[in-house]
Amino acid sequence: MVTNAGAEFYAAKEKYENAKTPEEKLKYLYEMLKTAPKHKGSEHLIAWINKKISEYEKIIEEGKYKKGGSGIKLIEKSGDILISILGIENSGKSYFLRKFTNANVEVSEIPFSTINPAIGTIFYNCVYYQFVEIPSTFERKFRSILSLSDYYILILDEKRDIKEQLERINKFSEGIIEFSTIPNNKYKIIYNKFDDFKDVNLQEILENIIKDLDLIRIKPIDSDHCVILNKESTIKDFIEKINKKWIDKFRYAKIIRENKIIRAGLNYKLEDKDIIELKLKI
Ligand SMILES: Nc1nc2c(ncn2[C@@H]2O[C@H](COP(=O)(O)OP(=O)(O)OP(=O)(O)O)[C@@H](O)[C@H]2O)c(=O)[nH]1
Ligand SMILES: [Mg+2]
Repeated sequence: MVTNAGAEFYAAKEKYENAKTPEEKLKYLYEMLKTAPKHKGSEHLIAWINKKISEYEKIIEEGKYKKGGSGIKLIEKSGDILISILGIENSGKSYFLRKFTNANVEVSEIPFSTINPAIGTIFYNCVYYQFVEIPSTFERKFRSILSLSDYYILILDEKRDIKEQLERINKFSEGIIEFSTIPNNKYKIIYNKFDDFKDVNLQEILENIIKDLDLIRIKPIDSDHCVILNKESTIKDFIEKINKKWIDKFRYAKIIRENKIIRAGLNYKLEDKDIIELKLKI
């Protein structure tokens, strides 16, 4: 640390170190910048403060749009699994959404016609899949939707340069996810042949998303809507997700698996498509 910094600088530095939120950190970084000694020997210190300032500005900007954040939310995550649809202008993102979901988005030959994120949902095998078309304007603020997403579908125009399309998408998604033509369990590439996606089997894609993300669907006996858990989850994890208070009341659970009924305890491992009935103390 620079030896001839004043007391004000050290006070700001202490506040910065104790700050809990990115906003507070940023406030005291600016104070440090204001009070830091300005001479040749402090160049590294100033550069470090400026680097931290841009890091925290980025965190704040991205956090603003996240669920629970203080700023405007671009989308409300309402499904179980959020899937971003990415692609350059006129690649067929809106066409895909209209064909496979309930989205009421405009399909148009005019480039950049979707200017706000468009949403469509599908309920399939007890899971709500929420799709969102990321506008091909690729404004920085839309990156927060990428951060919130569980999975990505890339629609590439088969007739245009694939490498260039990937480069443009990757420039936008940098630091969150990187796409390539090599198969990956976080995204799926669909090559649009402008034939109404006739080769696309959406049900298969949705099933693969569950597998790729290592998830399991647990169906409560009295509901059509599954609880989504990570693979290897136990009955305890299931209860914690739906109502923590029930852990103390738990007696046992009845699991229906492939037509068999299993009586199970809290640490019992669940499997995809299990049906569960909890028996609680009154
Ligand atoms: N017949 C046919 N036309 C398609 C298909 N996919 C896209 N198109 C046409 O291609 C044009 C662009 O499609 P959009 O779905 O609006 O493209 P987009 O990716 O949403 O484009 P922007 O919102 O502008 O970024 C429209 O005229 C569509 O009708 C397809 O599978 N079959
Ligand atoms: Mg569109």
